[in-house]
Amino acid sequence: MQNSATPTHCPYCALQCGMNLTPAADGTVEVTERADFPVNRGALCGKGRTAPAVLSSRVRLTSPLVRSEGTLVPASWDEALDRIAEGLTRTRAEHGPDAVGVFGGGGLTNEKAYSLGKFARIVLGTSQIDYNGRFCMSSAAAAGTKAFGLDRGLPFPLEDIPKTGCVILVGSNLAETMPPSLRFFNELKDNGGKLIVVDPRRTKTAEQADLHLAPRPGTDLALALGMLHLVVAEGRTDEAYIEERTAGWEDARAAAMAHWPEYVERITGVAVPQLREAVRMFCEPEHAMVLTARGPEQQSKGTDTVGAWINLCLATGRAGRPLSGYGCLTGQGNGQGGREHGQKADQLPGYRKLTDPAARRHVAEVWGVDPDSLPGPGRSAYELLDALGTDIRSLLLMGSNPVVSAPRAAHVEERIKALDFLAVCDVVLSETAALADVVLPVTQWAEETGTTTNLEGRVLLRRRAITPPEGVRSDLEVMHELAARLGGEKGLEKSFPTDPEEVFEELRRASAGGPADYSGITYRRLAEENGVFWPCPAPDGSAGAAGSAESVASADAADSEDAALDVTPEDPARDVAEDGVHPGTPRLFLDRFATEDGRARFAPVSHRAVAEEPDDEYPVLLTTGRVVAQYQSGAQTRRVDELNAAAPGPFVELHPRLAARLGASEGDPVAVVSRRGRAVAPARITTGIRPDTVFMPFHWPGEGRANTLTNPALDPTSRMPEFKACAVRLEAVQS
Ligand SMILES: Nc1nc2c(c(=O)[nH]1)N[C@H]1C(S)=C(S)[C@@H](COP(=O)(O)OP(=O)(O)OC[C@H]3O[C@@H](n4cnc5c(=O)[nH]c(N)nc54)[C@H](O)[C@@H]3O)O[C@H]1N2
Ligand SMILES: Nc1nc2c(c(=O)[nH]1)N[C@H]1C(S)=C(S)[C@@H](COP(=O)(O)OP(=O)(O)OC[C@H]3O[C@@H](n4cnc5c(=O)[nH]c(N)nc54)[C@H](O)[C@@H]3O)O[C@H]1N2
Ligand code: SF4
Ligand SMILES: [Mo]
Repeated sequence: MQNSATPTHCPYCALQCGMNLTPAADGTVEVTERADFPVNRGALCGKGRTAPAVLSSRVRLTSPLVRSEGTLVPASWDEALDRIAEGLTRTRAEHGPDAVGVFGGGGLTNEKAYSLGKFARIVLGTSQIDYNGRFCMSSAAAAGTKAFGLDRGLPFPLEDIPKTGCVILVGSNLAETMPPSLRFFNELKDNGGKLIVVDPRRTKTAEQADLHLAPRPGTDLALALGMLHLVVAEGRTDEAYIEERTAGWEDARAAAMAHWPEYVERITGVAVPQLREAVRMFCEPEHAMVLTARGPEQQSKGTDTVGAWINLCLATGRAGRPLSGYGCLTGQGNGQGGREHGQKADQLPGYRKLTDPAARRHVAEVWGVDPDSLPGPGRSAYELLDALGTDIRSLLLMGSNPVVSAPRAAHVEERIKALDFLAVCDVVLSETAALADVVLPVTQWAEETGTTTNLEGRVLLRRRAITPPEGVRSDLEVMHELAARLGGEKGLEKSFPTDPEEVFEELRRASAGGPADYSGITYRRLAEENGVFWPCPAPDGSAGAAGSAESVASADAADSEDAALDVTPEDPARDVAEDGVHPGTPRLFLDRFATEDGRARFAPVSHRAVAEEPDDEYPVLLTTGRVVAQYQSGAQTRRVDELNAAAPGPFVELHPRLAARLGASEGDPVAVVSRRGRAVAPARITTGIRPDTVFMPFHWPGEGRANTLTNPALDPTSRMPEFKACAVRLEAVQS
């Protein structure tokens, strides 16, 4: 065991805060400040600070488990792996390769996500792979790709935020979901910039805002169109920019002009003067940004909604220019990298399309297989879960806990129980792992090396800091062992190295020439430079690039803009540029967008209602989200005493008027009933929420599970479910 401090990153959210880890004499691990990482400069939220608690064998899995006469019992690794190989082989023999499903996670490192996509396609031969990122930022990814030709969460580093003039933060509660990032917004205000927050609740983040707009859930599309209408009406468009750098303005303009401010007020509940004030604050400064998070994205029209916010940026000349732009605040630890390297149903590494013949040829060559042997695109996450037990008979799950986190969760739980065979790799016995036929205990974060890509598109090195406990193996070892068992005579295990750096070297080659090009990035560079922004092509094709390394923003462009932005000389990208090595691309689109003609595309979108409007039977809208002390399905954070003390269980946030109608006082149990089911949790009464809306966090299983209620209505493009709006009624419960 090493006993000095190892610089690494937090296991949880997409900020990927830097931290130092030091093993202590008593076997625990101490987190200390790592001030050299520019995103958090040493600051951590409570989750990051307490993350080592999940390393303890008190709460984690340290032995494989197999189901025997109905219960999970400890087993040897060989027995557990053999059982998985048997289960998957039987399904394949009886029902064909597409009857085997794979479900991944945006928390997995790039190496794992890459290997999982490859494993599904070349070992299992299945098209049925998707991952929880579909539930996360997929609508923003779809809209970003349509508009800019490329999806990278933020096209600029967070450090640009304090220097812009105004930020509209749409449906992000970053004071709770990414607390150290609040610093950038405080600095923005200190510099005289303005912060506008759009959220149906007066959140901790909204309390920081100069202007808080509180629309009805699911109406952000109308709000953005109303603002664009005013931009046009008040003559605030940037005609030269529209002419030079965009396409499709006429249709988008016409659609916006149909959304009169008074009409928008009726839909959103945001008063016209507030709308005007927002437009003024956004348009007056020279630079401005719009950042979206899950509020506007997790809607059955999330892609169009994000498109409408991008339209606002394009019409005012605020994209692809220094200190201006649209960005999505990606959520999971590797939410960005996890969507680039092939665990998504329609995708190959390097953010390539599975339907693109050239991409198939390139990746098949790296993998040493026939391009025609690669399956086509499969189902999206919810559709995959919905097909369990029918078309999909066996599932391999790595890095997600859908029993708690999937929409219409009681149904998803039923589908999971209907499987012939379920194998789960996890660090803890999650609610989903508890239903498995085989559970494999895997190494985590501090015990293994790997890369993640944070919300800025900054590729980072997470380093192994401690020795894992006896009995656990890494996800990469699991894939290696399963490939050996499932590959028969083919020796496929050789295609699944267990050394993360070896996997990364292959990922570099597979991504070379693709939109998310990592070919110029090495572990050595990541260690020395504190992260590298993609695209970062290998200049001489030394990573084995097939085809052209088509860069969306040249190193030169990034460099000259850095100079314009007065980036400090210690910016690592600048040092390496002198060696002819690509410096990486902190800022995208500065001279052209990544579309074929280099122009950004307006989205000709119009407002439409939420999939389930309130009615007499279900008169209230439910929206869902997060609290600061719990992470996601809570599988990890519900095992940390300090976090449980801070956030012990679910609640229903509601307005006093609604509470009075129900006869409920603070803390009384309240039943929330939707067409999918019923959940019960204590009332938390606050004037900080709209009276027509209730809010529940989704971190808990059981009676208070918010996802029992949510509506799996999918966005037609991104296939994102409508987590942020469904119709419910409230009932008093005798306590
Ligand atoms: N503490 C904590 N931090 C996390 C996570 C966690 O689970 N816990 N998860 C990580 C992940 S994966 C993600 S994706 C991010 C998510 O980060 P955020 O997007 O900040 O989190 P949410 O709470 O889901 O949603 C943000 C806000 O959207 C608002 N909202 C609800 N409906 C609407 C709507 O219709 N329109 C608008 N404009 N707003 C609406 C909610 O009131 C909420 O305050 O957080 C990351 N960080
Ligand atoms: N109602 C509602 N539902 C939501 C949302 C919402 O806002 N509202 N948000 C959605 C969003 S944005 C997201 S991202 C999802 C997230 O929800 P989930 O996909 O359930 O995410 P986690 O709870 O992070 O689950 C990750 C699991 O993987 C395990 N794990 C961690 N690291 C590793 C590893 O390295 N290897 C393996 N094999 N396992 C590991 C963890 O212990 C945990 O059990 O929830 C979605 N669900
Ligand atoms: S903000 Fe995110 S990355 Fe930073 S310490 Fe908290 S959970 Fe970890
Ligand atoms: Mo997420």
